[in-house]
Amino acid sequence: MTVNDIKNAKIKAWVEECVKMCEPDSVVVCDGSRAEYDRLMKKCVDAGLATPLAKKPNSFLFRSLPSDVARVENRTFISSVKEEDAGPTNHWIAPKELKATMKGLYKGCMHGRTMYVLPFCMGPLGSPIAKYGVELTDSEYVVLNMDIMTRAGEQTWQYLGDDFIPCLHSVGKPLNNGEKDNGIWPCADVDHKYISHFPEEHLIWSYGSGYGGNALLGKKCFALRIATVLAREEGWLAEHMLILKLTNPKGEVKYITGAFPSACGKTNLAMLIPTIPGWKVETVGDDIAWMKFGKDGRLYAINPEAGFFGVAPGTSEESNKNALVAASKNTIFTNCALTEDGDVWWEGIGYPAKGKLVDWKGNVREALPKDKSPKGEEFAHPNARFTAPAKQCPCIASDWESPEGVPISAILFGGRRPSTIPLVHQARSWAHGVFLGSIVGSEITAASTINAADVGKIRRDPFAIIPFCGYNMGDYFQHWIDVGNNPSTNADKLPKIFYVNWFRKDDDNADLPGGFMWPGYGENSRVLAWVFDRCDGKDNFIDTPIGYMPKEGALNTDGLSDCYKKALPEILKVDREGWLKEVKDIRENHYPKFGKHLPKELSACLDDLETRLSK
Ligand code: GTP
Ligand code: SPV
Ligand code: MN
Repeated sequence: MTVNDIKNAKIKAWVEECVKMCEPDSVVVCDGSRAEYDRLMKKCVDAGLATPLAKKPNSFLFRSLPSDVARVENRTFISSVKEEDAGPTNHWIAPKELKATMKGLYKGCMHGRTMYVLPFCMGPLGSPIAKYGVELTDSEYVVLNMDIMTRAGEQTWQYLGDDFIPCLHSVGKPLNNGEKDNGIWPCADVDHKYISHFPEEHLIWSYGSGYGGNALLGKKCFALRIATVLAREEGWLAEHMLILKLTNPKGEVKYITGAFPSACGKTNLAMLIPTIPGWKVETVGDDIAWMKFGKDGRLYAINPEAGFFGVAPGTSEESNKNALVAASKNTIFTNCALTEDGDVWWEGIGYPAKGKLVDWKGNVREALPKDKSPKGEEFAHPNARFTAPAKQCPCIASDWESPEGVPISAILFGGRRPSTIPLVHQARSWAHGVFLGSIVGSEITAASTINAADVGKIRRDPFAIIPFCGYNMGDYFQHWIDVGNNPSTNADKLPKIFYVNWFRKDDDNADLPGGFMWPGYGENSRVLAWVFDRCDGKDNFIDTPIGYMPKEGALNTDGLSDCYKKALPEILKVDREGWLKEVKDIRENHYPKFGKHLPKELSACLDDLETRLSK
């Protein structure tokens, strides 16, 4: 099929306009077939950009440039007409100015390259919650990843209407005068990268990066930044959340979503293997949830994606076996190390590498005797990723593609907080839950910055969506309050809300691996079980100044290692002093940012928390 065969006149006109601006050598309308995938991958291998992996069927390794290893938040723009609508937490440039700048960059930017026209669907095809887009890109890597991450190609045309989301992408590296990539990842300088969203037009323009969320535009740009705007307009929720299916020993099922910032454990929680007998976790999604009210007044969630773009480092047989199996074939690896026998390796894979490794920068180095590397000298970049089809995950839920979604009983918020925040506490009400979401803080990780010096600093990341909200975060808080007041629902039907923290630290205790006071991973099932029972209204809690917490003996600790049993009282108590500091910081530094956009319900919760802590 060619551009001329595109039946939708609006899509065709937009493609033609972009072709005129970007001046690619050729244009290919993608069909999403296996043959096309193989052809594009071969092109990458021939150009020296991809390495086939002898040890994993139909799997390939890509290495990016050090300037293009993660999302670039300071180059990400919400270009609403009014600056106030982008709000205090987004970068804003007026649409006129940004478009003029970007048109200058787009002019002729695809010289020497092919423009791919990739129609795609976010969500199960035909689902009433699904949405459709078309990505134009000059990157084969992007097409290949989008093939795994979305339902793409031929199959989507019948659903594509005039309300499609146009997503324009270029790596920003024209090949003039017969120039070639010669094995070097194409992208533009940091100052020329623009990840831009025009919320009023529901339009995405991305330039200069080929990596992850900057370039696979169905993911963060569409399914979160533009979708948050659509969700507010249409009365639903687009969230940076995993979705899991939890079955208890009696065979009863509940679905739980969880919002943790980038590289804070969503993929791991979504695929965990419970350590407590009789419980089962299955995966519906690992990064994004779209939730809408069903006729029964409950919130139903779909996973808009079809694959996992997962953090590789730290993924081992022990921590996340299911992810390893999902990524054992038909997988794209990015910025992992390459072993002599043609496999990938990364820090935290669970065993030391042997012989020589090619590190993520392409340097050949002798492997270390340990499965660990000094900071800054990692063989795999800390934000190295695998792109794997979701259907290959051994614990994928049978209903993960249910068109109407799965009914949500609980929502978890969390982040990396070495102190203060306990292992788990529950909100007293929906508004209190919105308050908990609004105060989430976390250490910065390598997924959210290309500046290694920032990693580990704590920042507020309400709802884990600070980098992904397409409008004013104060209005976003209000939207959450409004969802709770939606006339089609009531308090009984709304999910219960919890705040969890797997990342409390005690660096002085040599018994604790990595200094973590909680073992995390499969052991998090102990907390999930408590949450499950809370949803059934079980008398397993105590009321504390910060909310409901497990009462003595309510958290299953059978078989938990002694060092964690010893640490448990500390991570299950209310640290009054720490919380009062938290209140002060929210009052003085966090909430004032939102000015008149901050819902009064949240200030009321803050006052209430302070009163309860001071009693
Ligand atoms: P994004 O894909 O960036 O949105 O990340 P994510 O939230 O899905 O994070 P992921 O599950 O990939 O985990 C990121 C890192 O955190 C990995 O290195 C994990 O090994 C580590 N991690 C995940 N869960 C836990 C946990 O319960 N405890 C500890 N200590 N580390 C964890
Ligand atoms: C994240 O950073 O939250 C990710 C990876 O899930 S990326 O797609 O690059 O945004
Ligand atoms: Mn994410």
